[in-house]
Amino acid sequence: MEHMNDGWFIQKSPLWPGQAMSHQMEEVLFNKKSQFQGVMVFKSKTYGNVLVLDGVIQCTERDEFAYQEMIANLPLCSHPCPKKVLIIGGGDGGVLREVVKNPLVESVVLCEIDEDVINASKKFLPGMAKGFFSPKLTLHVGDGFEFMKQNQDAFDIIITDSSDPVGPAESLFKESYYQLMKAALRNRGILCSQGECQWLHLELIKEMRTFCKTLFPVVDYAYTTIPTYPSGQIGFMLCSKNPETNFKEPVKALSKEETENMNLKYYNPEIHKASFVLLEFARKALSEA
Ligand code: SPD
Repeated sequence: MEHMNDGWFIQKSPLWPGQAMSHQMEEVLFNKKSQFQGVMVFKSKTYGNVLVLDGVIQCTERDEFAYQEMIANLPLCSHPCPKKVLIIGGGDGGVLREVVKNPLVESVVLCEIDEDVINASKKFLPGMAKGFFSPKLTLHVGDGFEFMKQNQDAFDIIITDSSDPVGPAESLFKESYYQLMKAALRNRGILCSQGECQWLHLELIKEMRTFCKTLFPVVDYAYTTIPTYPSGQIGFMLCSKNPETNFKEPVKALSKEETENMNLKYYNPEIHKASFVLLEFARKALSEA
């Protein structure tokens, strides 16, 4: 309850020292200490239902699409044939919902460690959880590291939809995890991972980009804007095993009609290209990495 005060949810963390963001709450719908983390869903006054893990907002019904559409479509539209997709994390189902929309995707494995997150989302975030009902899905409740060790050279795309690098997700920001993803990807495979925020975590992003460049011939960083994440932004680390990949130019540019039919509200081919144009201080720092 340390994050709640007088009807407000307050998002504080050592990952964004000296700042906090608050949302007015109407009702706590779910609150449980799972085997891995604190899982809470509250109904907010202006952002719909909100999923919180260990005191940090993961998604709100009002702005979740800004993150889920981008982390899914940046890699999918950069690969000529994204048939087999693995999602690590993503227990709310929002990224899955976006991935299964792509007609080139034939099968998706979602590997989430915390079944309580999946169940809470099915009950309180049905607009996100609808991906769980896709016939393309194989759901695996378990550890992503173990799953990838057993499934090498198997996927065209791996998306890591993780929480922040404290607690259960800390290891997902390390070189050993990227080595495992490299081995689980097919020959010309692409990965896209939650890559934190230019305003807050530039040192971490630099460090990640440096080790990624030792593993993959093509590495890039893009970002999205999203009001309920700290500082209003979050980024994505993209790596390709194919030296010919140019992340900045989608190989598959969705038409206006496809964008409409897929009910996209944030992603389009122009946003795809623009998302790689970094703020000058970040561009400079990352070009030195
Ligand atoms: N600072 C919070 C970052 C959360 C990123 N993951 C969100 C999960 C949405 N599917």
